[in-house]
Amino acid sequence: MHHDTICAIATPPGRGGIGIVRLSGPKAKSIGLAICQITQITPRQVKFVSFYSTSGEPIDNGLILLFTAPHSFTGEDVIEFQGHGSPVILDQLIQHCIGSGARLARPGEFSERAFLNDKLDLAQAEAIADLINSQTQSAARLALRSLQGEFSQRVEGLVTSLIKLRTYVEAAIDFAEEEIDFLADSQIQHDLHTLSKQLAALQTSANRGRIFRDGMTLVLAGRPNAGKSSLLNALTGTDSAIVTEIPGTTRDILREVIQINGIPLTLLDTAGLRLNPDPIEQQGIRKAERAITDADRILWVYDGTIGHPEPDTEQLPPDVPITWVHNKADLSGATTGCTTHNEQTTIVLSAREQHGIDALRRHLADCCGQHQNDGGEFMARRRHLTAITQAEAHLQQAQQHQYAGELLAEDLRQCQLALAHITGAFTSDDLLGEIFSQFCIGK
Ligand SMILES: Nc1nc2c(ncn2[C@@H]2O[C@H](COP(=O)(O)OP(=O)(O)OP(=O)(O)O)[C@@H](O)[C@H]2O)c(=O)[nH]1
Ligand SMILES: [Mg+2]
Repeated sequence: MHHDTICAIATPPGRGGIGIVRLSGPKAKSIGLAICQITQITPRQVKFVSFYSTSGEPIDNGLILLFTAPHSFTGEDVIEFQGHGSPVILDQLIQHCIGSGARLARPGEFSERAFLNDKLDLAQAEAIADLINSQTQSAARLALRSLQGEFSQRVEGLVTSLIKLRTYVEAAIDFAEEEIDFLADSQIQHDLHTLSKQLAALQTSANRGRIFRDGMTLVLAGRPNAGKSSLLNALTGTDSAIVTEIPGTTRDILREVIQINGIPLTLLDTAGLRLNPDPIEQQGIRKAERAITDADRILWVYDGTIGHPEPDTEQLPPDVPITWVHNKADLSGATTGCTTHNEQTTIVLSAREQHGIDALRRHLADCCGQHQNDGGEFMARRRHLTAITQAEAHLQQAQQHQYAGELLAEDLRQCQLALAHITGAFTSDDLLGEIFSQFCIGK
């Protein structure tokens, strides 16, 4: 519990019908009573009152509400004043709160207190900010699911299974004579396999959630003259990229953002990849290679009239998914549309004639998980995915150490620790500071 009392205007800056000031902490109730010049208040009941300034002048009429600890958002005593939405009135209320011993809250400090007082876990607290910041209905729906604990429950489920398995393995270590029998038990193998499948499913859902929040970065890559810049223009509906018949036209990276079903997609047009470029082009190619490494997906554009020139394998990172784009279908005569073979998707289109672009848009919506509805969706952040990837790496090691009790126990412990970072069971103060500083004041 904190010893100081914080206050903030919780409604957005500017004038409005109603303005809200919030107080949280041990002095919240006494400050609330003093500002309204009343002697008592019933928790959770709205009371119509007058608000007074520090010098005892009436400021406004409005409502006061008390939530007593621990039954409040922050877990502390919380007072809410609802007055008229004038910055002058709300400022005077804040001045009176500060004059009576409260201090101005930092951004996100109410939510931080809720987290520190175990009213919500870290993933849920982050979901509040995501809900407030969501730009589309889908994003708001997913953020709400995270706030309601859908993501945290999936993580907690995995942590519970891990604890059960750790108990079993550690018991085996304690009964050293029987350790080998214990560890050779097919139950461990079975549990490790189940856990790794559940973790992979969590990663898929979290990645989809992350895309809803942050969107995706797509890199248009390929040989010079394949039609990358033409495709960028076709997707954005502008002529922002220079298109010429001279190979090596694009040098610097060009960035454009489009929206597909409310998800922001950042498109990067890059220099064509080829051997022996001139020095300027060479710099462009280096930039292109860096962009490719950081991308969520590569659109590998090739000129369909000259077959299917594969990229040199060393040019493309193995872990970035690729969509093959057969361009210039108007010349090659291929039928436009989307085909998937051996999990490799090819889109046949004509960037210049704008044929087949809708098929590409539908495919990109699919890549964002827009057409999958497994009911298990929630909002997630990159830091959650990093934690899941770390947990996966430890679990993979655990599978290799299946018969080495001590090593196996340590791998499982590390795996649990990585997952605990998501819900904030183990979190550094720096990380908390970074997360909550991105919140609004008053939340
Ligand atoms: N017929 C036809 N020509 C196309 C198509 N797409 C691009 N082109 C032509 O191909 C040439 C190269 O197009 P760009 O879009 O500049 O190709 P790029 O891949 O960006 O090339 P670099 O920037 O040099 O790497 C231009 O003359 C375009 O008009 C298409 O779908 N059909
Ligand atoms: Mg270009």
